[in-house]
Amino acid sequence: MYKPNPVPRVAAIHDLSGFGRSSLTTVIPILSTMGIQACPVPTAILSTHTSEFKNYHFVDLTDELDSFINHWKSLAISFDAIYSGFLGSARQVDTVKRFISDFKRENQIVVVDPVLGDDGETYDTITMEMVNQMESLTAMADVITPNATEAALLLKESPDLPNDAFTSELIKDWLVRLSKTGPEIVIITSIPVIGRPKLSSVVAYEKTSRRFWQVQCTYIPAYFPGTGDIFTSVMTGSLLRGQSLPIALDRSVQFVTQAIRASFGHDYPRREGVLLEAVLDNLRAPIINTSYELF
Ligand code: PXL
Repeated sequence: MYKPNPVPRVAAIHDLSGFGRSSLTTVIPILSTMGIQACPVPTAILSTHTSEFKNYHFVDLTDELDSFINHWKSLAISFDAIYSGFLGSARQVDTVKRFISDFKRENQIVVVDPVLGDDGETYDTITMEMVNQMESLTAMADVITPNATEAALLLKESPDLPNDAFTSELIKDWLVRLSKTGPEIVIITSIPVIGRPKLSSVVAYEKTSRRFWQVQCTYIPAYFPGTGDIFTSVMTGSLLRGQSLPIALDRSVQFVTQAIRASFGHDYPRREGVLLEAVLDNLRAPIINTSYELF
């Protein structure tokens, strides 16, 4: 008989970057604060993340993951969600696909954040082979959360389109095309809003109901690495807690905005990421204002 976990449990397949607040150092505290157990599957260990740090030490764990996963299989661990992010190598995509097949069960959400790049460029360690491989992983997901650059890379579109290219027709076309590859829910973050340089938007498409959603937020002119990981972690936590897609979008956008606002006024290197610890408790507050719209 299927026995639910007393606390929802997530297999979190991401790298562990020791300094800089990205991937597992954001995923674990966010899920824990939301009352969810995060079980890390570390894809790589790095001294820092790869954005604006040089000479970082990178330990690729591709060869270790099979033994790691086999042990979990022998324990018959059951996960309410499988959530993957930054991967250390193209071959690792196959490992994650196997993980999803091995641990698949009813009443489970598979979230794939196709971490590939931002601002029109791929991250330091991302190769074109990884971009192509990532496409086949997104096909196994229920929910994917690319930013605008990653959505373009997955669709073989130009990743550095000018802001005025992002018409609602183009955005809807990208959402629907991405959903045709498999996922029920496609979310694209960091979309420019034409004619409103102070705004940015997050859009989503639900395949079964064919509904498009949008949440707009103030664009703050500072790039903090790790905000994508924070967004998708709150999204995963909210969906696991049974919230509707538009409320989960609102919650995630609001939390990232709070984290950026709490950080922006302080003078410190942006590459250290947002001051997550200063705002983490906000995740326990009820959501009061919503601003989502049908799109
Ligand atoms: O935040 C995405 C991310 C995750 N992991 C590593 C990264 C980045 C972005 O730069 O370098 C190692």
